[in-house]
Amino acid sequence: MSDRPLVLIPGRIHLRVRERIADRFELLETTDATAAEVASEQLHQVRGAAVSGRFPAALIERLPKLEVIGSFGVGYDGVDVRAAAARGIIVTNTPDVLNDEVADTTIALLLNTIRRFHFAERYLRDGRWETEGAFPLSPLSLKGRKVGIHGLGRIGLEIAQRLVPFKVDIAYHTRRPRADVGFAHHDTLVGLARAVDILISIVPSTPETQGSINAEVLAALGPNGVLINVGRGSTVDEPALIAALQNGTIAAAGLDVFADEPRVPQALIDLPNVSLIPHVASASVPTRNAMADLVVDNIVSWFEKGRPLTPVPETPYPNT
Ligand code: NAP
Ligand code: 8YV
Repeated sequence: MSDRPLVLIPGRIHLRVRERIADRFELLETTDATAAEVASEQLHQVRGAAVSGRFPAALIERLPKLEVIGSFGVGYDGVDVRAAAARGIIVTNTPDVLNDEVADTTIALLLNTIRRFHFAERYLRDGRWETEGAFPLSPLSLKGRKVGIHGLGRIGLEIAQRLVPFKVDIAYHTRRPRADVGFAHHDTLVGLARAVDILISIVPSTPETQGSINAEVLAALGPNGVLINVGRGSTVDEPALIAALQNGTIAAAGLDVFADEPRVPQALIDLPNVSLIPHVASASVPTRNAMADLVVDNIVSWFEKGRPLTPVPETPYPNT
């Protein structure tokens, strides 16, 4: 038997992760996070794992020798970190390497939502420019707006810095104000929504953020308001958002993330005042390659040097 550690990949993952894991370790692949098709004896040999998506407590329980889980993405809400921490298993994520891509996408989604370029392009492609004349003026503009950022972490700060040259006012809401920025901090999300007319959400999925962009926050954003969500779908009360877009409580929304991906409510798709993209904020070849490398580099570093590169705060290393 090989003395190379056995690493599990439950379900689909970026090809580069799979190739690099197979080069360096023994690889065990399962169709999904239940690993139902694999005998317990084999799962008992697993020492590492790389995952994109779900890694539930039930799977952790079936892996008594598991030491490290490399999660693809900076958000790791699919991994049961409490179950991992209780067993002393390190969980790693892929922070920073995607900041620029996600921030660039956010600016593109914001402009698209406000100026309706997706509909304008379809108008051209359908030949309507020639037959019907100029595309209708966009009712909304970025000019003179106030932008509120919900979450001013690694990515939120990159978004804020990109917005400065657009000459908009910038404010933010986090639980703790940052000492290193000059943007106005609001103690509450509803207070921020009241003060701005664009709200950009880039917070993790946690019990606290779940449904926090609700009917009250949308009403506070107001009839000229624009919501952009690039964080997690769970942050938004989706039925409340649909109602707000239908009845003019807010003006428009741009969404990269949804409550029940990849299912997107038909009511959202039918709306004329939304721009919808399928969770692609980090989805360029260079950025996804960098994320894949960081997943594998964490696992390699754990088995070669005994320490991870980017452990999540719930499973810190060293564990003091
Ligand atoms: P980060 O550096 O940890 O920043 C998170 C920010 O959210 C911090 O400013 C934090 O400030 C704030 N926050 C956390 N909980 C909050 C709460 N209950 N209320 C208000 N603010 C809260 O994370 P990041 O690297 O910027 O990534 C953020 C998230 O974006 C990820 O977790 C992921 O879910 C999402 N994401 C999505 C995509 C995509 O493809 N669409 C790509 C990358 C990331 P405080 O702790 O002071 O509250
Ligand atoms: C990825 C993301 O699309 O990093 C994150 O948190 O949401 C995205 O970059 C996702 O993690 C991979 O499926």
